[in-house]
Amino acid sequence: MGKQKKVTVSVPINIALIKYWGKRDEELMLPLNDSVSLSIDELRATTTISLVTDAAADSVCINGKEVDLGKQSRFARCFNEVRRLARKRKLDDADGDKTAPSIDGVKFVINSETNFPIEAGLASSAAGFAALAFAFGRLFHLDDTTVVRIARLGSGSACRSVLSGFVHWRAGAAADGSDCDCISLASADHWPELRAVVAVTSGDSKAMGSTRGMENTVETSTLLKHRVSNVVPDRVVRLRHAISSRDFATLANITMRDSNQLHSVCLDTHPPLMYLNEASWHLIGLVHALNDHFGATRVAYTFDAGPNCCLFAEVDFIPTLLACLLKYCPSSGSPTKILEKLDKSTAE
Ligand code: 2P0
Repeated sequence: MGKQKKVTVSVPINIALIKYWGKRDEELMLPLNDSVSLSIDELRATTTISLVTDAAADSVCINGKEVDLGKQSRFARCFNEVRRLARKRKLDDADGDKTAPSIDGVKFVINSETNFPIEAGLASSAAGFAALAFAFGRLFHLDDTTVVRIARLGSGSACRSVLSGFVHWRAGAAADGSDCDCISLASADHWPELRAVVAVTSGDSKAMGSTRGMENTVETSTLLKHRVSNVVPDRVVRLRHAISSRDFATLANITMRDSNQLHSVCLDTHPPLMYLNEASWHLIGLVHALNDHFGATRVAYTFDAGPNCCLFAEVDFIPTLLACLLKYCPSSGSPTKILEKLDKSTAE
């Protein structure tokens, strides 16, 4: 066995309340619009990177399955950047980072495990690449800005998982990406009553991955242009205010509308991208029926590029929400039927 140095880190997924969908630069992985997310601590990727001197090539294993690195250029993008930075550091060694490991002859052996289904629209690549970047950061003593950039090179939304709590990923406008960054808006304990419930409606892989899907949207959707210029900037301002003032109803309504607009631009893509399934629509109907029933916005849904649902509610509403999910899901009833069935005994 050759000389080894290794590090293990665990990083949560993040769920976007205002969605990223579309790039302004595919090489540098720069988004077209700002997005805002919340990290979900219980859903995590745990990643170990070993630096080994006796391996023939880099390797990545996710949930026990070997990744074909020839088909996944995003890993090479991260690896190349880490190697470039490590070599540069050795060259610039006047101030001497003697603790950083040498990169010559070293291969990366990576093992990652997630505690949730991957490729099903639960931001698995976000947690995975954030964990990868974080582990490289620990091994090579990289600063936070560099770790955020390496995570982004792997998967755009991953850069939001490098920070915890509520995170604002700012698209910036500079061609070199120098003003594209992530900032923390609030830590998770800023809003201790806020809870997320993930409803898995399918563990299947999605038919069209996010990267390809958003490329098609950028090429063909006119609604996306309207969203980027006229909708997202105002939503970000209002959402930031709702977060700082812990205004659940405003956060919930912006989140649901933004999820719906994401899926609208997906349908406006040619050919259309359909990520939601019947169970997703059933959940959407249930949430609106619940909010109508209570005469206040007590729960919100959001969907990424897949049919699985992330629900948000404050802690006092969680027992009611769980009781309703158990009673009405899965169900063959239409959302209208849910409304009729939503009797007082369940909903109180
Ligand atoms: C988001 N999604 O903001 C949005 C909402 C999915 C729907 O970011 O091409 O896997 O690697 O940058 O990050 C999923 O896109 O795509 C995503 P790439 P990524 O969370």
